[in-house]
Amino acid sequence: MESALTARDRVGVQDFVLLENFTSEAAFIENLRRRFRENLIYTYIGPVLVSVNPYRDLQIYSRQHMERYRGVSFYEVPPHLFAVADTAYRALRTERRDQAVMISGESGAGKTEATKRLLQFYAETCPAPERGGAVRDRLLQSNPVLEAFGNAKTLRNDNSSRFGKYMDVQFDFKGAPVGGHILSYLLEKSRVVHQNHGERNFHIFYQLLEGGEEETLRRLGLERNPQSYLYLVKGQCAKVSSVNDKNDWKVVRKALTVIDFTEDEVEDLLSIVASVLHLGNIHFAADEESNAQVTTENQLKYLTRLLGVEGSTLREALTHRKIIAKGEELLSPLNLEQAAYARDALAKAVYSRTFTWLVAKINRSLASKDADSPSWRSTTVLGLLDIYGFEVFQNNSFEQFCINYCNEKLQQLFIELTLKSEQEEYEAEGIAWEPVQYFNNKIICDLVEEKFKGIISILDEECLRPGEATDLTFLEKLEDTVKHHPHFLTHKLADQRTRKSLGRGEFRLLHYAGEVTYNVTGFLDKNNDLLFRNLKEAMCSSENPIMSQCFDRSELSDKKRPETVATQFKMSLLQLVEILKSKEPAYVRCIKPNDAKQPGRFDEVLIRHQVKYLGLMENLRVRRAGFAYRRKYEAFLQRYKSLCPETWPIWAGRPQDGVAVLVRHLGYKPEEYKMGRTKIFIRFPKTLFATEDALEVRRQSLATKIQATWRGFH
Ligand code: AD9
Ligand code: MG
Repeated sequence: MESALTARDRVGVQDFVLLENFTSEAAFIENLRRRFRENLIYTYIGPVLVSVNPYRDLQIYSRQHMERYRGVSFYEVPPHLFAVADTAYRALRTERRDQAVMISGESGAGKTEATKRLLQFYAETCPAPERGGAVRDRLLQSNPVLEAFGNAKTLRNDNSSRFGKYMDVQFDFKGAPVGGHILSYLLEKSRVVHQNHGERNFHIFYQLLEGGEEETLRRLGLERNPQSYLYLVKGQCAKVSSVNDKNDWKVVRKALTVIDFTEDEVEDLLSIVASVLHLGNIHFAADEESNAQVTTENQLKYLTRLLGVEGSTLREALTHRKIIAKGEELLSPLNLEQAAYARDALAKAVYSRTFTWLVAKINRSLASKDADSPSWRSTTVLGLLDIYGFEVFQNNSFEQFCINYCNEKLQQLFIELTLKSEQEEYEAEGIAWEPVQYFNNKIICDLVEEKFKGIISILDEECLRPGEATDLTFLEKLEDTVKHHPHFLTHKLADQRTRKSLGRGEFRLLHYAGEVTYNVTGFLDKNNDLLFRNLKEAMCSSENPIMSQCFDRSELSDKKRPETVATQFKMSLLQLVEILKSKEPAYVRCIKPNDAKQPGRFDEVLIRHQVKYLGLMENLRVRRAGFAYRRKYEAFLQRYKSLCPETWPIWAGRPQDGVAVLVRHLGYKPEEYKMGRTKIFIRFPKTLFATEDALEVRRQSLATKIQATWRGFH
């Protein structure tokens, strides 16, 4: 049998706090590497779970695995996502406190997979509610639908979330899941009309074309071949080897039924998906006066039918702009470029509003049917946060700016909360807190979101000067306002050394996760997100029931300027932070092992980078501030009591006194540990290892004795 010591050498420690050299990044990475080699993808930093994407099915999420982690103490079993799941669930049950599991990491690190496993854990292990048992299926089935409409293949991830998701699962007083609610954040709608090379549009388009029944496609006027659709060919990558669109279609189709879609609603929904494809194939030609005319009558015909909008209305809306001057309506014809712009804006609006509608529809299906019963009032919720990860591409635009800002905010929350909870624990245990140095990224959050001086404010200001402002004037204003900020750089502000790598239309932010250079092209437009009035009017007249819910007439009479995209996003993030702060947090920090999406490859440079920006070393330093290990007296005594004749087999007194007797017997020196109110704190890992090794020796000698006795019988 392997000794505890050699096992540690081989598979590393399961909690980074037990690393002898805890300030060494090399030791940290080495520990991750050893564990990864052994397919041990999970490791703790105290209560925080670090997870490395294995890119292979490790068979570690079965029902047996779930059972193994139920009701057992966090540290008594190997680290696992289910341990986090179960700990949060038990805290929710026993302390009746709302929980939030925050899952972070860069694109492709495994956040969405983790979220799905967590949901599965709750759906399978929690008791069934007395009424409305279907909610468990709905919780699970909402996922494939949202992924079909909100995920896409990117260069980073074949199933990349292109929207942020926060999902509450509601539990009744017996701990049964009775409802759920989803908040979604900023869908990357530019993808509907454009994809970078090697990327795809949202999965649903390919699923429908591959898997849709002949009859359905005929009704929708669609051909099977994705190459026929301009909105699907930009990335030149219709097929993805890791994605089975045909199967996924079946899953989605079934899931729609589970989440309460009627056949009519499915039809209406697919009509919209198809109409986006038809819109993409609308062509224009210029007449003698350079005004755009629709030349693709067939597409227009299908659009008319599928969206339930008059053909002439649609034609006019795609080629004209309505201006209201001095109370009079004027129609101004569009040129080719403007018409293409209007068409794309319509496609994006139709798709993204449908996505919003879809989330609302799912929420109705997840809403607890018992909202008025007394048990409803005593529900507790467990939130799961799965948001698009930090991303850097060759060309980064407004979308990356928003996504990375969001990650910045969540990192800030993480720093604030972990530090706070450590300090609070020391205080509660009556042990002096030793301050730790750490990098606080608040400075970058402020740079983005501060009133008047922040990037979003300046962008909004430029958006208020239509006709005068351009993306470049925005950049200039930015340069003037934040020129001395240590985390901000442009070509003009850079010195000789860095200037080369910065283009004239770019600005660079030094994020907590690294440098990202953003190209300002399209910032104003994407932030304004305007849809011409007559396009809105056309859609308000739609007879497709989903569309008519998405485009409301009240919007037409609303004189107030709608909030810009960035400001809306900022406000929704502030709200999210408040939600998360009101709950007890748990953290899963996901790491991506290589860029090739392959199993078994541990790319050290890439991993070191993530360890750095996820702040894991700092997290560890904070956790180790003074003490490597802490455990409740009861748990500590239970585990080690056999090592001391006075505490074995039973200690009748207070656990704390038992531990005091035990550690004296083990020869702990006073400087090696401290006794808190409810826990023992041990300063160095080696003290704990010596105790662990003693336990192992005792177990082995006991096993030898039993074997000898056993042999004596024969
Ligand atoms: V993004 O920010 O949405 O682009 P995620 O969500 O962090 O990203 P995702 O969970 O989608 O990444 O994981 C990417 C791929 O890695 C999955 O499609 C799986 O093929 C693979 N993966 C992730 N986690 C696991 C795992 N625990 N076991 C096996 C995994 N494979
Ligand atoms: Mg994801």
